[in-house]
Amino acid sequence: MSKKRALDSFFTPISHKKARLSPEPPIKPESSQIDPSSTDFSNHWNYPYPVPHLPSDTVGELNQVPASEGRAINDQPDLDLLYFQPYVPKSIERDLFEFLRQNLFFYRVQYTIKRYGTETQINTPRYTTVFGVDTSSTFTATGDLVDSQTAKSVSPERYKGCASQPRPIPQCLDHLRQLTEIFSGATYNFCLVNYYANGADSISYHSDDERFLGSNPSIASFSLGATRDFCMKHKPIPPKDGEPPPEQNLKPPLKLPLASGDMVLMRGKTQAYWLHSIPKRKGKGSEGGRINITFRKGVEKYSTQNYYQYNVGEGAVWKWDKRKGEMREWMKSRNE
Ligand SMILES: O=C(O)CCC(=O)C(=O)O
Repeated sequence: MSKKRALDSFFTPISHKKARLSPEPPIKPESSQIDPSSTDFSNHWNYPYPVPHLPSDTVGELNQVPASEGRAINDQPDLDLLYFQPYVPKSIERDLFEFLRQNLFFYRVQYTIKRYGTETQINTPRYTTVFGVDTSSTFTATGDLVDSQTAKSVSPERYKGCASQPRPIPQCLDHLRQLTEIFSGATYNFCLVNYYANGADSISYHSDDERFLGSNPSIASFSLGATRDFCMKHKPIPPKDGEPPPEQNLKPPLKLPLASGDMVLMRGKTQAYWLHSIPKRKGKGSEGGRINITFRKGVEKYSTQNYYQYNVGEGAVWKWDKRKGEMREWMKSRNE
């Protein structure tokens, strides 16, 4: 059986009733309040509001991934990428972008760090959100957390101090996660989503090299919406004890013009040795919004603490306002 046929039969499209938001999102963390068998939307006590399931025709099209062959980029030291242009079929990338922008909830996170001994406020220059939990815990079908080893309820102590308690990946993202797992051979338990409203939003050079992701993590990174440059450069090579400073890799940064539907699979030593960024963009092509979705695997509880701190934070919930064509602070009372 071909890969596409296999995927098709694995994912039978969900019968689609018209998705709608329930009048009141659940507020009490009691699993009995939640209907996990709903075919309309994903819900959890820790979602501000329910998230509609993907329309069944979008699911059907999505099952055709990858839409093109991946191109290996591994001709530089320690770099191991697989670049799909595109991964998501062209027939649905715009609808998928609009659907996720309309239905997910986002945050504009602020936090403080000590810089040169002074408390400095950092305003994250993009909208963020996160779903999932590290390998020490597992969600039950009703969205409760149990210990992955003992299957006993997880004590709230485990994620004490998190800006938000963990919440499961909604169906509209989990479907893509499952497809990506089958394709890449890796497993993922977190989904991070960034929304760059325009060219002023960005992410600075960093690597996802935290210990809580394990060694040589596989990270699948999807782009939807406006094209933005993905820049990569090798980390400076540190001197070895007693040896002269090593020659640095002075090649210009690698620049991948990520278009809607593209996917970059970063793997091997990439995170250990390379930095990546989405720089700000001015002028032509700077107006449109862009969604980035990454799937990754957290192997320690610190991944949960870190991701919910820096991608949810303590501030307001933001939701796309279709009429105004911009993100707007979401208010439970408005329920739109
Ligand atoms: O938006 C992107 O393509 C990159 C996102 C990223 O680097 C991250 O979330 O760590």
